[in-house]
Amino acid sequence: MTEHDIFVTRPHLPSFEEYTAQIRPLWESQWITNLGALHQQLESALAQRLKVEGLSLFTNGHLALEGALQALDLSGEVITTPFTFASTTHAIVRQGLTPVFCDIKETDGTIDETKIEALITEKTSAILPVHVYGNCCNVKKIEQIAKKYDLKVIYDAAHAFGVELNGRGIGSYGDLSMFSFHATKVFHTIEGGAVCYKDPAFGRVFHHIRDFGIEGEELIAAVGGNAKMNEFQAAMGLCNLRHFEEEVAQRKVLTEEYRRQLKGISGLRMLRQREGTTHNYAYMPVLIEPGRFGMDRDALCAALREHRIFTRKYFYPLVTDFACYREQYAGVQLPVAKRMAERMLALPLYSELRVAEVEGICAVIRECAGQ
Ligand code: T4K
Repeated sequence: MTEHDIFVTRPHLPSFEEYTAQIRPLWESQWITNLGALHQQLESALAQRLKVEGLSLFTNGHLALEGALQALDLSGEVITTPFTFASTTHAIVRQGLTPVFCDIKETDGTIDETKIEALITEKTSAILPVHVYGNCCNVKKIEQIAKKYDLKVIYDAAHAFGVELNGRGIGSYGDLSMFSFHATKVFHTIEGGAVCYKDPAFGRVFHHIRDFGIEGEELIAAVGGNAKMNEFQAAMGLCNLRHFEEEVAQRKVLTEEYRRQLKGISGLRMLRQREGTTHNYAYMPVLIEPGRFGMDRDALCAALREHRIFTRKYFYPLVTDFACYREQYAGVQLPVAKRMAERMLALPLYSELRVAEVEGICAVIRECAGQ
């Protein structure tokens, strides 16, 4: 690693002084975890910022997602997307449920809602779509299907912090939505996550799930685990929340620069945003069409690495091709997801990236395109 290395992302860090001022009270209270004052402050600030009625913090997004599945007391099969990070599928499997994979849409990478109904069986209990790269799923159609078949809907909104659809926070759709606040996310708490809900009764359920079912020193009301966010994480979240709009604004400038510089390159395509949505500029994914572009995605990734530009193949391999799943899902046909997984490349995007660096990255891409 050199100072000239460009990574796919870098975490936003508040100034050292801002963070230390935020954590200073912890030295007085000596209360550093177990749902302390900063935890409470962040929980209500985030519910407001994300425009959701209820929100429970977790120590990471993955445990929040597992908690969401557990809270709904599901059984049997869950229809989901294969075009995602390992966490989505692992959460389903680790909760004793069976993932059933639905193909995705070429336009935005989200689950293809027109293919969901054909996958529903008497064992189906839920749908778990992903707002991949912050692109909103067709929440309206998914809600109609869920109603018709009496299914629960849990959104993996790991990438969608701050995204709104028709003026509503994206976390307000479905029965439950999970956000990730991992260091690589547009808003982060170092590690962290949350589940959002409309029904206030879930507050107690998630409290049990993340804190051993403890209600009082002598009252253990449920079989919960430990998935609590600590005060140092919450402090990072409170600082980063102050800078979130700035972070998004800077990423917007960079994204627009990418779009300008990459426009017109044959064989390079960008995904579309659903109408009526706001964008959080979480990722800068591009699709490379071999045959039309000068080389395939893997060769482009390697060529960029030669220039110490470290892109990522989010999301390759497809979940169904993971060593731990490929035998079970060998016969499953997911042509669009497979094609996308082989072609997508996430380019560097973070607020400290400079416009000149974007120009440099695009110059290498244009050279590789051979146009
Ligand atoms: N659902 C979805 C759809 C998700 O994408 C994720 C997480 C989850 C659920 C689960 O949420 P969490 O439990 O993670 O909260 C990263 C993240 O670790 C992961 O959070 C994220 N998705 C996934 C898409 O990306 P990797 O394996 O790519 O991370 P890593 O360590 O290779 O980091 C990528 C780049 O970021 C590095 O090359 C440099 C930079 N980086 C990273 C870290 C950790 C830094 O500059 N500083 C850092 O501290 O998974």
